[in-house]
Amino acid sequence: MSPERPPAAPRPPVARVFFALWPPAELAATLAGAAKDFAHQAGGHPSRQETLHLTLAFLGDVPISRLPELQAAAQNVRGPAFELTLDRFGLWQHNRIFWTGCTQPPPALGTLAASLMQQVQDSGFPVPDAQRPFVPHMTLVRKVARLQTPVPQCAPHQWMCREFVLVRSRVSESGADYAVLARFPLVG
Ligand code: 2AM
Repeated sequence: MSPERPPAAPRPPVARVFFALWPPAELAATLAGAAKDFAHQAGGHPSRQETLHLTLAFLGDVPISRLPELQAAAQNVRGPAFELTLDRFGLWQHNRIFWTGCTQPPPALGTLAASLMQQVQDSGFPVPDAQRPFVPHMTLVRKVARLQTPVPQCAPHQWMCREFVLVRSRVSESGADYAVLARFPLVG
């Protein structure tokens, strides 16, 4: 008979979290319209207006008890406000995502993502995809069905980014729901 295993230690409750830039409602409405239009042609699940965002760093599951520590780490991230011009659509074949992004991302965006990544890791929060290059994008349609659909032109949209946010994600059968847990101003 094998010896009885000691009971596993209970796992602490966790929240699935990430840091992101959240677009103003008007821009989100325009982009949600573009998402619907593309999904109409190509199939797939368009992102809802209220879920559109640009991820800066994805952390995955973090113990809820450590969220204040995570917020404190993000408060140490300093950076200026900057303007983004969303001026292109793209369609990734490998993950069937239709997205929008910038032909020329402003350097301040990459710097912000890098300092955030560094700060949270230095504070003891592992970042699963830390080694992957940062490719700024907003996912507009997931699970695109017809990958040969021509990618439309994107009229440029200016977006002044004055803050970033910490977001909790809850995934259900009807899609992802996001709740902003904290906001961090970009000043300078
Ligand atoms: P995506 O839109 O390209 O899928 C919440 O899931 C956000 O975190 C999404 O914007 C998602 O990007 C991003 N993300 C980055 N890495 C992720 C990962 N390993 N798992 C899930 N989401 C990830």
